Amino acid sequence: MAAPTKEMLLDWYRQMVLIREFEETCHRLYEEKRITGVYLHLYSGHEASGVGSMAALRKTDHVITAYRDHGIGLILGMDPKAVMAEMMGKKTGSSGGKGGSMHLASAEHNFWGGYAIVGGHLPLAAGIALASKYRGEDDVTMTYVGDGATNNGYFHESLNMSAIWDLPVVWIIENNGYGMGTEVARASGQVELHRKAEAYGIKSFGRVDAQNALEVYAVASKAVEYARRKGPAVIEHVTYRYRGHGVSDKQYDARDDMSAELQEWMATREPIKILRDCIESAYGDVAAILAGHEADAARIVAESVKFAEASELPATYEDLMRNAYVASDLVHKSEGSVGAGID
Ligand SMILES: Cc1ncc(C[n+]2csc(CCOP(=O)(O)OP(=O)(O)O)c2C)c(N)n1
Ligand SMILES: [Mg+2]
Repeated sequence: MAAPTKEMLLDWYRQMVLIREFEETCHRLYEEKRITGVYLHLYSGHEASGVGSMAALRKTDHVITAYRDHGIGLILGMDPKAVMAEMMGKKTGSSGGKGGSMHLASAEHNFWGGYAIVGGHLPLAAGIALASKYRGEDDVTMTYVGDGATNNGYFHESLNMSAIWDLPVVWIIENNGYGMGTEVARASGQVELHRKAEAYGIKSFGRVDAQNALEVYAVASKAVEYARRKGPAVIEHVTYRYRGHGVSDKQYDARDDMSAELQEWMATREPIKILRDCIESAYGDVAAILAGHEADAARIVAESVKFAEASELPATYEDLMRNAYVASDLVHKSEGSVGAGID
């Protein structure tokens, strides 16, 4: 693995401050009822997990995740305007406003979602990796999975299939300590989650401090190369969510004793600060460049909000039906006029 260059580190910083600004803006917009809905799961605190690991991928590789998906989409280069419009359910959103926060996706970026059913994306990940292998392409499917989801049947079936078929998939377990409000030890008999790989004969690359993007990158690079040449790999990322499970979670109310734990993580293991310190100690005074990235993030996110708020809702019958079905002879024959004009 080549050590990350100065340019790479600065770009990681750019990505991480963009995610943080985007997520904290979403949080504020939700409080102001400018983003609505029952769910909004933020990636604040997880930034180094996604940024460091995806830096190990090539453009042709595939990515899939669960509902904590905004940061993942932004890292892949989705337009923040289209992502913000999707948050607000607008027609200009990345899924036409019909997916919302949990269902970002972009075929152009090989980003296959954004899924709300816990673990539901894991068989899909195995399927994407199987397709790559079947076609003789050496692309890897990077799959993010929560600690809670590792107790779900999908996880075990998918890991097993990836093992028997030597699929090129990296299973990244994002262990943020909780599945909703349940601590890992209350939900999982094995608390070293990466060791679940052993049950299926899969290579584990161990447990990584995922608040440190450099450590994440170093391990992900090895795991991606392994998956590309040999078969499935598992990594456990130890991280923390700053905004609770989602917007309806009052976990971090100031009166709640959880807030001490949160304060501790923010004070000692803040991923953006850790990266900043690494860059500064390696390259000296880069304050102006970093401040430039912070200002850009604020501008880009503010523009995305303006764009999203000015966009229309998908309010017509055509909007409703668009992409509801694939336009195929089958749909037209079986559904008669229902399928007509659908793209
Ligand atoms: C099959 C299924 N069961 C339960 C839920 C409700 N649910 C939504 S998120 C969640 C917790 C998942 O936690 P984890 O996998 O650790 O991901 P995190 O939210 O921490 O990123 C649960 C139980 C669901 N969406 N799908
Ligand atoms: Mg979790």
